[in-house]
Formats: sequence, C-alpha cells, structure tokens
Amino acid sequence: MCTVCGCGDAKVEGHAHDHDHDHEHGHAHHHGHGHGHHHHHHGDLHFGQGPAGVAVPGMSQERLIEIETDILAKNDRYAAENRAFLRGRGVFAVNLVSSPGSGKTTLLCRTIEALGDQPLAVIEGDQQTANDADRIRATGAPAVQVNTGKGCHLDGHMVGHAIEHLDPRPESFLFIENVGNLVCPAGFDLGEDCKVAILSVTEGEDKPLKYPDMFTAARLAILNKVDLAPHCDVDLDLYESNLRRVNPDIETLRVSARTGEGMEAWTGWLRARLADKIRPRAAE
Ligand SMILES: Nc1nc2c(ncn2[C@@H]2O[C@H](COP(=O)(O)OP(=O)(O)O)[C@@H](O)[C@H]2O)c(=O)[nH]1
Ligand SMILES: [Mg+2]
Repeated sequence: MCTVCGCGDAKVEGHAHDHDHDHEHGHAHHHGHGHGHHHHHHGDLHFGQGPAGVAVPGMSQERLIEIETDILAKNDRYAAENRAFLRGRGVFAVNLVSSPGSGKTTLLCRTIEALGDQPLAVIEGDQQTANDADRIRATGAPAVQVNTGKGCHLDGHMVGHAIEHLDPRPESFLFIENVGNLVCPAGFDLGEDCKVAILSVTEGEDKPLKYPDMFTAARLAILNKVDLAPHCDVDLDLYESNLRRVNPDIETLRVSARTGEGMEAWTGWLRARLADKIRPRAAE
C-alpha cells in the first residue's frame, strides 16, 4: 500500500473509492471533530497538516507514520541494492516522473533514436497494459514492462526484478518510466541516479506549486510540448520560476518531443551525466 495516498490499501480503498456499498458511507458520517483535518479561512479543508502529512479514516497519525516508515525502510533497502549494482556496472539510471500524458514515452522513443548506438535499456511502469514497452521495443531498445495493478508507483523491489531481466550493459543508460502520477513516485527511491520530471506546457504554470514534493525530488524538469506553447497562452518563464520556488537547484530544459526542439540539449545533458558517472570507474 502507499500511505501517501492510501490507494493500494484494500481497507482504505473501501472507504475512499468504493461506491457500491448499499449503506451510506463517507462524508455524511464519521466526520466529527478531531480527525486530523484543519479548516482554513473561507471553509477550505486541509487533511495533510498532521505529522503524517495525510489523513486516513480510522488510523491515528502515529500508526500512519509507523506504516509509512516501515514501507519506506524496506523500499530503501531494495533501492540501495539496485544503486550498488548499477554503480558497479557504470549504468546511469533516470527515473522519469510526470502526470499521465505529459509525453514520457514519446520523449523516450525520440531520445533512444537520438542516442544512436549508445547502449541503453528501459523499464516501463504502468498500472495495466504493455503498450509503452511495445512502443519502446519498436525502436529496437530492450524494455521490460512492469504492471503495478492498483499500485500508483514503481518501488525498489519491482525495479530490482526488472534490472535482473534486462541485465543492463556496462556504461549504459537505464531509463525508468514511472507510473503517471505527480504524487506517490516522489517518495519512492528506485536506486536511480536522479529523477527527471516532465511537465507538458498544457498542464498549467502552477503545477510545481501544487505538487512540490515531486519537483523538490527532481534534479531536472523538462518542459515538454513547447511546440504547443503558442496555442495555449502559457508563460514558460513563469513555469520555470515556479519550479525554482519549490526547488532552487532544479535544472530546466524546454523540449518538444514532437518537433525535436531542445533534444540536443537533453541528450547532451544525459551524456554528460553518464560521463560523470563512469569517470571514477575509469580512474580505478
Ligand atoms: N504536440 C506535442 N505532443 C506531444 C509531445 N510529446 C508527446 N505528445 C503527445 O502527447 C500524448 C501523450 O504522450 P505519451 O508519450 O503517451 O505520454 P506519457 O503518458 O507521459 O508516456 C501523445 O498523444 C503524444 O503524441 C510534444 O512534444 N508535442
Ligand atoms: Mg507512457
């Protein structure tokens, strides 16, 4: 389960999402005071102000923290194993995170073409279907699809198995396309070298402010679909200044996976990171 959103937990799901019960449930009852949510001015509600940063009916903040700490500790052990393995091989691993439809798979296909002979492998995370792995394999690159079912993010354990299958070549790239979700993937280390957040220009300049955890965790943000910018009244400078408000160190690139604009800057960035990673190996 993911305590960040509770969406993998059957019990939580029954309360939050299952509307087939014949009894009345949810918002009308069980909502006395003292449930950990706070009222702002204007009657706005904030359920994330307790120490756990999240509210789940029937669970104390202490219990939520205990569960989350346990899940993340287990995840971090798998992630550390992945990281050690990838370091040994000189593999630079990128965890691509974004909302659904921002263009991760399209950008990856373009990136694979642009990188030419460079060895690389791809892990595709989605709740269902092998569509994206099929799109990647069509470029000739090796890819493993990981279906998470009700899960809302990849975790270190899943990625460990996928790495085993892919057996990535020394001094190669490993691209991990996470499940489209700007929330939960922020909290789960996969053993990657960095997270790269993709935002499409159609999503709105305020998204970095609304989902700060993701953009704090990312080293680079790619503003994709800049070919659409003239049609959708978007302020790219505002996107970037909002990104820096939540993460002053974040790097940004403007790209169109459709027209290829900005692709050289992106592949240049990738090659420089791989070179940084394998340089200490070469010196050994
Ligand atoms: N105009 C435009 N469309 C794009 C661009 N990148 C991706 N798309 C389109 O956006 C949609 C979602 O892309 P996809 O790669 O499946 O996104 P994902 O869900 O993040 O993997 C598809 O219709 C793509 O063709 C881009 O740079 N410009
Ligand atoms: Mg995709």
